[in-house]
Amino acid sequence: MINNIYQPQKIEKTIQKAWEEKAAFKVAEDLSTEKFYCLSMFPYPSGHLHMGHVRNYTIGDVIARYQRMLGKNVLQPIGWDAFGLPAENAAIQNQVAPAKWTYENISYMRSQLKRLGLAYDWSREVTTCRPDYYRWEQWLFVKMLEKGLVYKKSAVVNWDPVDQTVLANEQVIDGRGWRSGALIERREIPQWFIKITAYADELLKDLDKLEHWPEQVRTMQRNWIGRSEGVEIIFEVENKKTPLKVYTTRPDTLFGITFMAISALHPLAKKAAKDNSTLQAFIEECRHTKTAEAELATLEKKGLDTELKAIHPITYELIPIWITNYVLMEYGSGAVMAVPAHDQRDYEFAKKYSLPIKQVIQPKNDKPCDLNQSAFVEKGILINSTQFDTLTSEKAFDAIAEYLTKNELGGHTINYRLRDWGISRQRYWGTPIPIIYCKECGTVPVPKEDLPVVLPENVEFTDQIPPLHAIPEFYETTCPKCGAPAKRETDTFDTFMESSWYYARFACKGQDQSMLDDRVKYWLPVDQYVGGVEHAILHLLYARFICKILRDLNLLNMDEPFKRLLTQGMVLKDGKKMSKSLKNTVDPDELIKRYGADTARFFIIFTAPPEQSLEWSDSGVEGSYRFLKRLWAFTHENKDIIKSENIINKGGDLSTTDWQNVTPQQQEFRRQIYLTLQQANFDMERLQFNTVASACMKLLNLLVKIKENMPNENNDPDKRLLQKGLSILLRILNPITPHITQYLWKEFSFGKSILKEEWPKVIVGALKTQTIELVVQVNGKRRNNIQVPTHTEQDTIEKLALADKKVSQHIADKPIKKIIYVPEKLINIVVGN
Ligand code: ANZ
Ligand code: ZN
Repeated sequence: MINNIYQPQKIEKTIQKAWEEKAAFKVAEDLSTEKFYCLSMFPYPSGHLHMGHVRNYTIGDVIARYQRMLGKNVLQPIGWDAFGLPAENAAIQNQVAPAKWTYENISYMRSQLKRLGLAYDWSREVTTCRPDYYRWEQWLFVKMLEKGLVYKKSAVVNWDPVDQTVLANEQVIDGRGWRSGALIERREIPQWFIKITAYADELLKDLDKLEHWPEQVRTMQRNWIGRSEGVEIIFEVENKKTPLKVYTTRPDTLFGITFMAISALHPLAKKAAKDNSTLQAFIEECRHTKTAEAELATLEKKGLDTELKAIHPITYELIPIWITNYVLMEYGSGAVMAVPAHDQRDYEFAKKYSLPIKQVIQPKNDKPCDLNQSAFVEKGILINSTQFDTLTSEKAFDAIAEYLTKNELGGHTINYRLRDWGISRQRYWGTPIPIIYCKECGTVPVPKEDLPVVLPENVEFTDQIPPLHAIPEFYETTCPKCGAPAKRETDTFDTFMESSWYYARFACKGQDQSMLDDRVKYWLPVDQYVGGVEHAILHLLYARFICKILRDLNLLNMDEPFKRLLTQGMVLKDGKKMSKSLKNTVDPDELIKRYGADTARFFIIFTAPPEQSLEWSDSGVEGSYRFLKRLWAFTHENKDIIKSENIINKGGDLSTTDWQNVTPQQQEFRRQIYLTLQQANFDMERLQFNTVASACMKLLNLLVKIKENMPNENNDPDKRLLQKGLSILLRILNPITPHITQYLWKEFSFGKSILKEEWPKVIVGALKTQTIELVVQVNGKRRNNIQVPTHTEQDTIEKLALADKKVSQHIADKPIKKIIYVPEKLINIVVGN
């Protein structure tokens, strides 16, 4: 009797143990079988899985298990993105070394993943904070250095004075550190950079190849790379040797310049401020207020006249040069030819400082243009522009560019918003940058045979994690070239370094002689990548970039690492993102403990399409649980029917001709089963798993109906229908709820293991409608609907109607007075008393 009650906790543990013992999802290269590489973004070991993880990994698992059932050789690995700042903060809070904290978290979270029943090849697990992983990252860095793809330069960084670290632009929110909330300072320190800009064009162009990526992500990447076509113009500066270069996308406005705007960090600003304390103070002020690019438009414009004059390259007019706060040193050349009549930022600045506004572009089709209100920024017809008058902006662009080129005053250029990738972090818990500084030999990369440079894990600390420059055992070394005492680089890599190549490392399990090996040719690219949209820009861009680097080093033979990308939606509760800070999280452990992993998985999949947000609902969880309980109860209640001669997967189904001889109702049931399967197949392929889950519910309802209609337990077509329907249901449900389906599959004699089964196929012949549905009334009251073959004779229909159980119940032994038949609609049996 105990068997009739669904006890997920019992069966799930046993099944998971069996998977583990058999290494059920361990795979090897097999050239005779099509491969499928399914990857979910690996987690940061923060301590506990959150619902976002559960959703991410369940979606990935459904895809992996489905592809496996299609007969593919499926690789689904998992690992740990184990370096990063939170470990340091937690370490300080809990007085435990970051390494220990991280390894403990990994071991706990691993057990959580196992409890979810994810089909991972655990033998391939990678942990990025282990030397066997990061040594190859160090090796790659040295390779890139040799290839001239790495350089060191002083760079202005966002300095968080509380966290004592450099922040990325997107970690600065309203001028404050995203974690600490401290006011961010700007500092200049020497740092390592990787030349991602050398690949900007390719990174942009190849986006076109990624047809299975969400358009939104491709757009975000495009905007991030920010290709801009324009002209560089060289302006002589009065009484100065060095000319002033500007970058403009509007050379057609060349005659509308009324001042030059330079960044406070521009070398010319420094020169101008040499004996001018007001300018010095202003430059200092600008240095401390970091302006993000997005803020330039809304920023309150400020500036000071340097008294220096630029010379117009065609009219030789003198143009005042201003230091401003709205020109970025990092873009173009850090200087702008300001055209207030046609650029809104210049316009606002000119208004504020009473600088002239000179119109040189006239609207094309009488478009309104009131320069007393705002700049006219559209393209138009040139005026006040000497020999270029009457040209359109487009024509003038080329004519002026050509003029400048001819006279060596500038020419076409392309600019990217994308900056080189600054990879130095002044943190302890990261991959040490493999560089040694020698007084004699300068900057020396660590020889490959001396790698890895191991990060000391047993650090002692009180209230601050000591940065590596406080650990002499780490930084004291000898020069690999001359043998003299030397010092190691004490910065560590940006943790995006680790996640930019892990997908390739998974293919090369156990390889300790090289970063990657030939196995990548079999497994890569990743066929399906699944992760959060928060990684749409940086992680994906860096991973794409490193893929191209590895390709150029002949370590990979592809241009793009991720063929198909699914960005899963957020998990919400009461309309808000589920998050620790909002204290609205649901603990996956509790959920699994109470309902089992299958219910958790079913709820996650059923409630929303993968790309949309998922609103948490306790009643939704209950509903999912109820469905699995019903499935359990139904199968157990009908154990004898299902088990008896269950040879359904060994060709034990009725033959095609036999199926033509069954009743219309049976044919219709069969049609419904295959229709549902067909829809599920379609939805699986387009990754709409929620409707696959509902198809499973529909199938169960259908099976219940079939059972209700069975005249007796051994009625052959009905029994076969039930067995067949259930075998389809269990298989299409298997990727979503692998435990219960595996259990029932074996328990009811469908086969030894559902893991060996193929995805069910649609029998096209079964889909044809061969029946019509008729309403059967007794004395005008509907008593049932029956299925009859099209073109059935009236007297056959009457017999069928009278033979129906529910109908005959209402007739009993009353006399039949007459039968009214409305073709293809209804049949009414009129009976006496
Ligand atoms: C003159 C001009 C006239 C401009 C006009 C625009 C309109 P994108 O499209 O993003 O490449 N610019 C150039 N360097 C800059 C910097 N370092 N900081 C801030 N602004 C800068 O934008 C290029 C335009 O942005 C350039 O074209 C320049 O202003 C400005 F009617 O030059 B333009
Ligand atoms: Zn040396």
